[in-house]
Amino acid sequence: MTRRWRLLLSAVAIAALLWLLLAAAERALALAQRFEALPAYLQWTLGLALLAFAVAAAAIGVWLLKPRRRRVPVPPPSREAIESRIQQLQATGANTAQLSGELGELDRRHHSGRLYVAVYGEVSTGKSSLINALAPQATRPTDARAGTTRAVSHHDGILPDGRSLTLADVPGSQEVDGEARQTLARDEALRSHAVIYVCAGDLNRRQAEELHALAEVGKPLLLVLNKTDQWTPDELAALITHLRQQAGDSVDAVLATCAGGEEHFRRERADGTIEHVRRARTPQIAALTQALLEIADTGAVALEPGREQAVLSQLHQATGTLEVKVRSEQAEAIVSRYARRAVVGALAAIAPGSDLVIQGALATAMARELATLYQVRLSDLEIEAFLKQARLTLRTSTSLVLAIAGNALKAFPGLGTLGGGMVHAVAYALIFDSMGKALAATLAERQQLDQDTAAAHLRAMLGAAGPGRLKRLAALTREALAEPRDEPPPQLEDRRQP
Ligand SMILES: Nc1nc2c(ncn2[C@@H]2O[C@H](COP(=O)(O)OP(=O)(O)O)[C@@H](O)[C@H]2O)c(=O)[nH]1
Ligand SMILES: [Mg+2]
Repeated sequence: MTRRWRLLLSAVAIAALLWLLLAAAERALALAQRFEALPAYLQWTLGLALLAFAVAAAAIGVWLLKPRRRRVPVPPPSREAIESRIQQLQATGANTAQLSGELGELDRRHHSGRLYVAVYGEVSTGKSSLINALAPQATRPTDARAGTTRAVSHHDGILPDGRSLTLADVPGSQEVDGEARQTLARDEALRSHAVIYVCAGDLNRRQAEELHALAEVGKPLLLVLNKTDQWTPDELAALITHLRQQAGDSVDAVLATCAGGEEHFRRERADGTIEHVRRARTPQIAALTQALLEIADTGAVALEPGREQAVLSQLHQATGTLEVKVRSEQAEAIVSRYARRAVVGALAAIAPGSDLVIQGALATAMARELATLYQVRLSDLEIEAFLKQARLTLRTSTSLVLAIAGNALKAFPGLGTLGGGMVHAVAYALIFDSMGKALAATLAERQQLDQDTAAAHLRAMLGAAGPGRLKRLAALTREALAEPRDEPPPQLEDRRQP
């Protein structure tokens, strides 16, 4: 398009705009004149309506443009909150030794006022030698912790300025392997004020990964190149540069040390004979000591809040995991108890061959207990709705349920001889087991009784006929029948159903 055409088009566009503006102005004037001509009461009504409209539009505009308030971050878990959760778990008989141990260790380190540094690295990079050089006072591991960190040893030392230091020797992935080591290594990093990663050359892929994982923990992190005696000064300079590139900004410093090993050399004696000497190399760790002094200057006290938060977050997670496990065990116990009662009720009151009927009173009581366990409020209506659904589901899957019950009986042939009601008894065990598990799963997932979720779980559970489950149901039935029956069988509800 030429310049002239463009000018012409712009001129036309401007003229059109002007014409539009003029038209709008004329219209506004006409409206104003008509407004003037209106009687006063109409002027007021219209004026107020227009004002209300303008205010509403402005309010909507402000609401749309207002910057959204950021979500308030979840407060970090407090020590007290975690302790009380652990106590509650303990009251249920759960094994909380590891959690309490961690909390105890948190306090112990807090009160010790020492600087805790965890030393990582692959086997044979010289971790132990480095720790010996840093803490020659520690003759043997001063590890007081039992249990989880058996593989991590702690060594007490003193920094040149007199401050005390504890070094944790964390085994490399070739020394202790697998997930257990990963957990153990990460937990020790969480418990520390600072972290040292030792290598003896370029980082291979696994080392680089571990270094970056340690950086995520967020503690001051030193990368130490040990065994510097093995390189010429030029090689050493190149190596350090390369390590700095590999580590990027995940480490606070890259340092070089020589921690030990033996040196061999020949020496001429006074009588002119040659002597072969082997002796332990004098460690050269000044750069590392200096870096640790600087970290210590920040002070164990200044680093302590970060350390505590790291341990507490980890404890918060571990406690949560145990809570979920304990609750699901408790749910299972509740469900088994009701399934047993349903078996007893079935034998007492249901004729063999009759329809399967859900024993409503029992099912309601089970739903209530599960709701209390999961701390979910359930209304009678919600329970009723669930039972109604369950009855419908059961109607369409009666033959499936009876077939599964029959198979369970085959797994325990002795039960079959107890009479024709047996298939029904096992069927009731299956029904209550399925309803209970469906409810528990729904309450755990949704924190409410979502009917669709519960129905889906129930259908899945009614059809789940693995050999383990069949055996368990048959055993449960047998136990239920063997129990002395001192309470009267539960009342069955009316057969007439909606
Ligand atoms: N040449 C040399 N050898 C070292 C140095 N540091 C440690 N070593 C040797 O390397 C081997 C492994 O050391 P060690 O401290 O047990 O390593 P760890 O497996 O990481 O604990 C030992 O034989 C040490 O004597 C060093 O700076 N130079
Ligand atoms: Mg070692």
